[in-house]
Amino acid sequence: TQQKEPELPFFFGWFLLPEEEERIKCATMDFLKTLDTLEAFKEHISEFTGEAEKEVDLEQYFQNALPLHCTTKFCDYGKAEGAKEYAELQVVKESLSKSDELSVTALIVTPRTFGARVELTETQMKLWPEGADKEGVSPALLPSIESLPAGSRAHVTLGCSAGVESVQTGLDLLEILALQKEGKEGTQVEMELGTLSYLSEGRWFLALREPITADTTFSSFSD
Ligand code: 2AM
Repeated sequence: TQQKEPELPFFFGWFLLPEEEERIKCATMDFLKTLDTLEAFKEHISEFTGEAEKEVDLEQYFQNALPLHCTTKFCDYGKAEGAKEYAELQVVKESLSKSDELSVTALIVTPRTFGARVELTETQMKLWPEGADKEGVSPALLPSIESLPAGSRAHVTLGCSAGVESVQTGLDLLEILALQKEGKEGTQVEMELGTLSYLSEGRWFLALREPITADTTFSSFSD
């Protein structure tokens, strides 16, 4: 008789505690509310709306269904490459249901996604799968991604525009980091939370003056 394999989850990640989720949602929504009133943002509004002059309410523009989290490994119930190997790692098994603090150092806004950049500690990097930064990255973007430090893709998806999948947030973040590295930053605006930069094609990056920390639990998630 065959032994039944334990089932693999949809994905693994750090999940914000409910009260932390509320706090982060409020702080980031406040940022969105301010962003869409800025003259610098309005100048590039057509990159969001397809038309100049049209207004956009960013709070309505982005939607999110899943609990706030930072994905470490997307397993797709075992269909994703390396899912089983990841689930069997000693460090993964030992970390399950343990608390951990994440540090958010920047926010990104693009016509597709709204996200928080997470800077992983050395210990947290042990849960970050090798090669995760490059997964599903378009060949055109690969060369510029390869020079970024491992873990650069780590983030919390705060919202996606209609019809966009959350996997896009990490790709948008990588693209922004690559453009920054090439020195392609445009307009900069000082805001209460930090320095906002524009990176062409509706891409905005807010480098936080003070990191926002959030308490999380490392866990698996299945729908
Ligand atoms: P996210 O981490 O950017 O939010 C379920 O879809 C979760 O797994 C989401 O959190 C999603 O994106 C993440 N996810 C989906 N597909 C993925 C992929 N191919 N690679 C990495 N993460 C993925």
